[in-house]
Amino acid sequence: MYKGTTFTRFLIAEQRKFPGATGEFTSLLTELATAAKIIAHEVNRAGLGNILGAAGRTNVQGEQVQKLDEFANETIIRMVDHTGHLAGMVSEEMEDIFHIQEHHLRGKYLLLFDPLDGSSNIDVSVGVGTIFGIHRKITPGEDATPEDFLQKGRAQLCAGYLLYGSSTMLVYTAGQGVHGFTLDPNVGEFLLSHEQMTIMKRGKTFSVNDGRYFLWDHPIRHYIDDLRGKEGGSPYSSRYIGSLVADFHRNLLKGGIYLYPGDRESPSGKLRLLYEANPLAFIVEQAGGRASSGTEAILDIQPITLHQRTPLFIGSEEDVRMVEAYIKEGGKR
Ligand code: P6P
Repeated sequence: MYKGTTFTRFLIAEQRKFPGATGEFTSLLTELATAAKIIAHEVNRAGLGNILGAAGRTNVQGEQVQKLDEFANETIIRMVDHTGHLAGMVSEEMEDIFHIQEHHLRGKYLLLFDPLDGSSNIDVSVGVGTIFGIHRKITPGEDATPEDFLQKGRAQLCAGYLLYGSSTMLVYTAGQGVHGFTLDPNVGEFLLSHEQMTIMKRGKTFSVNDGRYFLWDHPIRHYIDDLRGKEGGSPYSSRYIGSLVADFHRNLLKGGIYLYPGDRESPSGKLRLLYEANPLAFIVEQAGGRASSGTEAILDIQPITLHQRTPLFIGSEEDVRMVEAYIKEGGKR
């Protein structure tokens, strides 16, 4: 497809590759894109409205909810809950499954999302993002059950993210490669800007909060020490924005690895499996990269609870396999 193709036209062309397609999927993603435009508008003017700062409550993870977190969560729900394509939703901002109301038609898809990841960065105008994954309902009956959501990441039909940065980008995969669209604010459309995105097999950048260095296990410390050139060799560059989607997106385009390891304080790390690690893992594998918990591929992890966390090592394949080797050898290197 040519640069400048609209997201909807691209979806329709992709849909034609699946003879049995009903158009439901295209319609759902189109509504999600509309939600993203609304969120982008608010994020980009956050300092002007009364929408900065904390909402005065904590989320299921005990984190301060920002007003924009709630706005993004409600916007996504409002845009897709009536479409008739969904049986239910899971969001970082909601403890339980969001069941589609009785008076709405229910569908065969499930939406899992982090409405605004990195939202604490908004007050300082740093890029933030929305992350989403879509599964097919697997249990009988119309209503969504926990079993429907606790599928392995490898079963996802689709995954994507929005990056509200210097430009607003939508990046997604439906298993046929990774494609990026840039929002043209004058037209109000996401236009194709990065078709068939692939990640370098090895990068020269690592993204990690090394303020936690002395909380890490020795293998992680040794790995980061070696990336810094402790044993000689040219060091990697350290780039850490503190916003997963922004760090991931840069590494997708330029190569590199993002790490959020488990540590003495948080053995399972910080990031959530269902709606942060799994969608980005689907994307990075489709782009030729790798995503691991340190001991297994993220997409092969059998989820147990909706909001469970996982250590996350994601990006260029050789870099991720390198840190897995350090972990496997127990830091003897
Ligand atoms: P830390 C933001 O809260 C987030 O979930 C990711 O977007 C980001 O990469 C990470 O946490 C930052 O965490 O502990 O480095 O502040």
